[in-house]
Amino acid sequence: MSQDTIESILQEKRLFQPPAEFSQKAHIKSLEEYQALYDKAKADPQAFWAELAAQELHWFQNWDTVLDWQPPFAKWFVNGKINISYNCLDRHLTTWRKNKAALIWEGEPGDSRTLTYAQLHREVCQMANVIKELGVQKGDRVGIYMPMIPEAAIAMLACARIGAVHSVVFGGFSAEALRDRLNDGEAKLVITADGGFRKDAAVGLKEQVDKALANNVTPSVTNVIVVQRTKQQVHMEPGRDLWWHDLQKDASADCPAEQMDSEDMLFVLYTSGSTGKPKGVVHTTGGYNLYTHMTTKWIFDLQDTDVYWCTADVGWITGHSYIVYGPLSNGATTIMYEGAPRASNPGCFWDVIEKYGVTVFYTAPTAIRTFMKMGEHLPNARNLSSLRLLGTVGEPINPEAWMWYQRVIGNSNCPIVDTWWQTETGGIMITALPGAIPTKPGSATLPFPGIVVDVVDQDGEPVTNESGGYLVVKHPWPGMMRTLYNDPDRFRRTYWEYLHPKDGEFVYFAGDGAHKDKDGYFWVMGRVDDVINVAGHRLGTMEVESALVSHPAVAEAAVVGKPDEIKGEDIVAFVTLDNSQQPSDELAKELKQHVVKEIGAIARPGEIRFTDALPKTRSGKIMRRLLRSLAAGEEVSGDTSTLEDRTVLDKLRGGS
Ligand code: 6R9
Repeated sequence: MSQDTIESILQEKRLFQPPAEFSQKAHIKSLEEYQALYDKAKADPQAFWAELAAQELHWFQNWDTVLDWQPPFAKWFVNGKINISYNCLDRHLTTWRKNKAALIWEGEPGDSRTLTYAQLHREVCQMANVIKELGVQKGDRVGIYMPMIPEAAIAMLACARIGAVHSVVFGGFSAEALRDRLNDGEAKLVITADGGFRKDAAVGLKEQVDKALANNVTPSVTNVIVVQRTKQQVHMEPGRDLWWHDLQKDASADCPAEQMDSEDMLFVLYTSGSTGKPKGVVHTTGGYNLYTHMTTKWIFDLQDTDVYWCTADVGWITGHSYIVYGPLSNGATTIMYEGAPRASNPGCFWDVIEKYGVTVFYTAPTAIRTFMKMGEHLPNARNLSSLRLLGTVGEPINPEAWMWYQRVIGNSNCPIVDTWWQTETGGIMITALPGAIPTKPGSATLPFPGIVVDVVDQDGEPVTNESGGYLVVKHPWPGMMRTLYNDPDRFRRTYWEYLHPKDGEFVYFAGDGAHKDKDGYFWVMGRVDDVINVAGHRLGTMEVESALVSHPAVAEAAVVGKPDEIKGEDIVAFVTLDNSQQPSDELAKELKQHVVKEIGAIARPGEIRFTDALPKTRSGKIMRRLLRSLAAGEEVSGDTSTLEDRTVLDKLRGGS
């Protein structure tokens, strides 16, 4: 985040009360009601969650213990039997919701589909039978690499139904990134599509899968199911690749949901860390179901008349929790949109809101900044009066963007929920409850009931000044990640041993800095580790550096984030070349392309700076802090005494 934004956030004094009319009808109607819930949860967290679990979800068998906490490993609702696909589908079929729209899908070219709960249930059951017949068993991993089409959600729910563990890989990732994730999870099956429509082009996915599986480098994968979406030409490997529609034709729609243990793994989702390979974040069934259910219900204030739209991709945690599981568990109508604002239709989001009468809209600050730049005339030309609640997620929102969102999109009468959370937390942790908590532009406000968060220093001591400290979570919660796939040691090291509280208490820290104001409101300031947040997507500097170094011309690379008006941060790569190489614009272009090939277009560096050497400490650590200042065009300040060779810095300043 840029210095300007931090300054403006620190000076932000505006306070917005929830509209009275909104509060009257809301699930949580007042600050007092929120406070009472919060206090109740704090006094006896286990009783609080157990009461909600019993009230809000269907269990085949009750748990014996609410929480088994052996830090940092938690088990929730121990020995409870549950199925999240049952909670998202079957239980609505015995109510009037049977014929309610569960999923409304809008394709980029303008095609669309609505699936009622009964229809979605039928398709999920068919696919569950299909993957079972292909030999996928309870506990097996299934890779899902899809465009934003209903089959992506159907595939996830089908896995959950039979107890297979899904691992969704964002469709924008490259073949290499897909291959690494399939191998780490030893996926047995991959579900994909021929391609998807993105910015008026058919983007091939199956061809990436073919590359990822070529030369038998992913030995665990025995089959690939392919949805026909774009009808582009694809290769079908005999004996391995099968068409979704062929399989579906003959599949029975009778598939009772498997009774899963509350702690059985539901999915693995890979996310970036500051070092090394991506981390396979593990979520389990019962706690995740409850946590996404409750956060969706109270934060988006879902009522049966709502049409809810979250613009995320299902390849990210936001898509998992707030397009698929949370809304469907609540029996809501959830929209899925394949497209993105593009030259031929920059106002497409507003078209979707008008067409379906969207009432609750959840998007990212980077999208809001893009809309601001495109101009008010686009939303103003559509009827957005159905909207009653707005949300944001992914990165800190600048107060200017918040105000614009409220005025232009919300017509100054929609509350905004700025929701802070992470892949690892499973669901939203800090947020306003829209009928209850007054908002301040740029602040995610207060913790969700049952969540204990604080801002502390390295020793775990609370920090109250404006410069802030580390944002930590102090007690286990049902939606928390359980471990890293096949790597419990890394889980412990990364999240629970980063800080060193004197009393030996276990606190969870996943990389964000924040400060807490006198009203107890949290202001998230951005990452404190080497993770870059580009357009709301987390990328480890290490991943991008490894991609660069894998190019034969590169000797060494250091990657930092640079403030960017639209994307939040952009990637700047400092690169030293192999002796035989000369810097050139062509080479810079080639290196950018190389990163795209290795990771995907989201990781493309905005700028490559060639240099003779990188600034390092005497112990050989690259001083990224200096590079960050240089990339931002700022004066390099702070301590440079640990630099091994000062001339390196002078040369970099001179712009070699
Ligand atoms: C849900 C999601 C997590 C990181 C997180 C933080 C940033 C997300 C935010 C926010 C400030 C918010 N972040 N929401 N920062 N205010 N409302 O985005 O998950 O992809 O794992 O990213 O995103 O830095 O640590 P994930």
